[in-house]
Amino acid sequence: MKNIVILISGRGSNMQAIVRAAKAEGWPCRIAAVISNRADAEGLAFAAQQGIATEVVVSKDFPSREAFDAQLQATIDRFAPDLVVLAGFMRILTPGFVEHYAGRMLNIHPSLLPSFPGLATHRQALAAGVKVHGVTVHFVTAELDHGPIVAQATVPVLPGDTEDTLAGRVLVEEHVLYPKAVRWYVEGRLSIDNGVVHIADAAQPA
Ligand code: NHR
Ligand code: GAR
Repeated sequence: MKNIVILISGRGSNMQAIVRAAKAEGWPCRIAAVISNRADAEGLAFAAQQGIATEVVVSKDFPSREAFDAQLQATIDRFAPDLVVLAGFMRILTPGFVEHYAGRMLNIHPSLLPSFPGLATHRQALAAGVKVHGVTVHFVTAELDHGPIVAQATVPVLPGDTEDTLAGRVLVEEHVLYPKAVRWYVEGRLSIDNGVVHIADAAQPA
């Protein structure tokens, strides 16, 4: 049974999609905790309703990123995670923190990486005039939004799109892609070779 800790900063719709899929599909894992860096994150209520432990480590209360990350790491590690899942988590993490979870921390980023790292990805996509946009699940490394890519999904950019319409179209794909990628991790199917992720075939039932 693998333990998963999910980090959120807000709505938590990706976290909800993972929790629901894990339950509905009977994954061999336990969502051990949902942790937010903001006390007002809407996703915390859903997690609590599901009987999942919730914790808040308020980033703005700490004097430095290192001090916040140290407290966050101590809080996460109480749940002995095999995997840490960033799901709309909005704080850049320090290299020491990232190293501690090397190979066992995933993020979902709302663009087709390596295009449009950072924030306001839908605005960046509209400004660049790309005709295809999408979402990427990747392992987290110290370099922001540059870790090994696990999975991607695309959406068209349509005439008249705004940041909101485009974000909504991408979000539908996020809720399919992230549970799929996390499930692969839980099933032990992901490996990283020279920065490239390989996905092993599913084990055949005996
Ligand atoms: N940390 C590392 N080291 N590497 C990554 O790949 C990370 C990461 C932390 C978060 C998610 C990421 C995204 O998918 C993520 C990936 C926040 C910012 C940001 O600029 C950028 C990228 C991501 C998350 N945050 C501001 C900061 O100063 C705060 C913004 C806010 O609070 O609204 O930390 O896009
Ligand atoms: C999602 O679109 C996610 O990809 C994005 O924020 C949204 C969070 O929604 N993440 C980032 O932009 C990370 N910087 P959610 O809280 O409902 O899952």
